[in-house]
Amino acid sequence: MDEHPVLVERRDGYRVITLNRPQRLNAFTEAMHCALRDALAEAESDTTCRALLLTGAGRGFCAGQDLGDRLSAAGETSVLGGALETYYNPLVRKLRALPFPVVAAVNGVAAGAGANIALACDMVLAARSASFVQAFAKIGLVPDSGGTWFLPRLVGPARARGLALTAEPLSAEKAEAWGLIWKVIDDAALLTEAQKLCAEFAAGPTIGLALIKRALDESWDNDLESQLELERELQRQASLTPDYAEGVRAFMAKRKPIFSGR
Ligand code: T3D
Repeated sequence: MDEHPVLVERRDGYRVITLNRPQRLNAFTEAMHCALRDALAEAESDTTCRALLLTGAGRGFCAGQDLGDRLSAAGETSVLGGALETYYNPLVRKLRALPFPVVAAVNGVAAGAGANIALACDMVLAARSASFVQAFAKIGLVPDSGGTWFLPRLVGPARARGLALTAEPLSAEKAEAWGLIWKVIDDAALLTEAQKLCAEFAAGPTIGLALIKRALDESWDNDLESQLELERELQRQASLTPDYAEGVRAFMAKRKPIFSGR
């Protein structure tokens, strides 16, 4: 039993959540799922938390499900489905729905559900030495945690199929070139850059940023007409926020805006 499978650090306006089972490349156990679920719920209920950084301890980001938990002493595996319903699917839904930006700092290999949890975050920064592996096909499983949804949308159908069917590792540099992630950063600078981005978000117009997340997410299911209507409604909501008024006032006064997050 790991003592602290997830570490939480409170910073000025944002939190850093670190997956912390480095000896297993931060593979998910039930205990780690529960700790992560609690950490995300606490961040969401903290009104001073306006961004989140998710990263991994040690040389990996996350190797997906801990396969040690999937083999009985007799060498048998059991039927899956329950774990997705109880842990992985709620985690992906929560990461997408948090009312502030979530940044993944992929410090090393991200494999299986670990890769797709990173893709569920709003922005992915990856260390130059990191890689992304849709490891599922190597063990007879199907990409989960939203992988079959994110991959074709991010890299197109041909590359999504190649990644999912071959389980070949994709380097961070190629992931950036293919549009799978936002940016590759030199290893030594990864955390500093990710923290800088989170600090910028933490000083940003939080409600407006949450509405941007929503508009982009809903666009996948909308035709242009429905999306224009959604934009009209979300813009109406954004225009009611004090931060919008502050943004316009600051622009006209040629000064930096001071956003309150409201
Ligand atoms: O079951 C359900 O609930 C359904 C949900 C499924 C979601 C999934 O994520 S299924 C996919 C599970 N993940 C994988 O199949 C990935 C397995 N790992 C690997 O393929 C490789 O470890 C990596 C490509 C990620 C990294 O390779 P490498 O060579 O850099 O490291 P390594 O030597 O393989 O791993 C280091 C240690 O971590 C090693 O332990 P040891 O030998 O030092 O004691 C290795 O066994 C352990 N480790 C890595 N991944 C896992 C793991 N242990 C348990 N589960 C893992 N997923």
